[in-house]
Amino acid sequence: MAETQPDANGQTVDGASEYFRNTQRPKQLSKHEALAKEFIQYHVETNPDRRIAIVTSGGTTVPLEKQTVRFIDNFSAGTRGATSAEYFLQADYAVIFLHRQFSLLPYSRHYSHSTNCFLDFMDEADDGGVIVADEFQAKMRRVLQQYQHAKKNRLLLLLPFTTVTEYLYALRSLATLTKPLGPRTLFYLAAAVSDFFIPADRLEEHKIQSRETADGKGSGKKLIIDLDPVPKFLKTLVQQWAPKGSMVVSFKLETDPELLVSKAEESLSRYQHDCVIGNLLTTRKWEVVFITRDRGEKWIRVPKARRSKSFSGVENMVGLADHKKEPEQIDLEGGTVTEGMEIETLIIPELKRMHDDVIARQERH
Ligand code: 9Z3
Repeated sequence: MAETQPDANGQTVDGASEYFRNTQRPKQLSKHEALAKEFIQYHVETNPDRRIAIVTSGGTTVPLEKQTVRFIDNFSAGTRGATSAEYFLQADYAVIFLHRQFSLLPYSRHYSHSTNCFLDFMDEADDGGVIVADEFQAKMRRVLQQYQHAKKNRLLLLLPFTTVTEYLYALRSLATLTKPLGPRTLFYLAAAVSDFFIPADRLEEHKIQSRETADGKGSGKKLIIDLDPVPKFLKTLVQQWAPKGSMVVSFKLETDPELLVSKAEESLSRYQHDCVIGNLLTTRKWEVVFITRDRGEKWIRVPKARRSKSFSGVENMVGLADHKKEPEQIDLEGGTVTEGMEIETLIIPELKRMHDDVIARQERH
């Protein structure tokens, strides 16, 4: 949807405000707000220099019924968000992890879901107990130490959402609650947020029937879904919700290499935030492009030899969206606990440097 649209009197109405006016406040929001408030307050009081990254992760659902049986979803497993959260923690940020319920979580992601089933890492011990198999000991110990450090120091807050409405309400609340941190807040918007939804006044109460019912609803053959555009909340986040001087990083996902850079540039100039990270569906674990006002277009790539083979991407598409053909090959060693190098190990330090500049600029003012 356009950010603003004319109402019946021809007046412009902010799309996001309109959305919240017409959409019921999620039940769990107050509980999540209380947890976030306590988390933020703890960090403000215990360490005045602490930075907090609000990392969003996973896909949002769009329910087709109020008593939801069916919904529209998307592909995101939350790998980018969960992995990035770990590297933010490593970079000394506290992290509020706003994630799709049951998507990947920092640390446990190494041992969850079907691709990394925790049972595959275990063995029966001779004494009748259960142990971690020898070959996985070193890595699991490292992951466990990092996890326990985050837990002990209250550095990670996990907040789940399911629907696009729950996501938008939570993001608005978090942005408002981080006000006391000012520029030390960093928004890292990696969640794959639906662009379309069904407004509450057009949503069926009960399960949509697959064959003709007494009231004539349910055609028997086709289900035609009429979706409205979700308001462009990024503009409202930047202009109204987020603390003054905070840093906002959004992601732009495309499938067509011809469009990626121009779409990411368009997003930055439209919303005037700090950085858009562009990625292609098929190469997203091996390359991303940073679009910023001062530094223009900057590609970050995992060196060929260190690209994870477990990702079913399309390797010969690497470089196709880069029209300047000036590949930035950063060859770093170490820093990863999974097979191959995780690109987030390059993304997060780069953002931290940018955040240093943002904070320094604010302090000079
Ligand atoms: C991304 O582009 C993320 O990097 C991915 C991560 C969703 C591709 P996975 O969960 O995937 O690791 O499998 N996120 C943002 C996508 C998005 O919805 N962006 C909006 C847009 O493109 C702007 S906020 O319009």
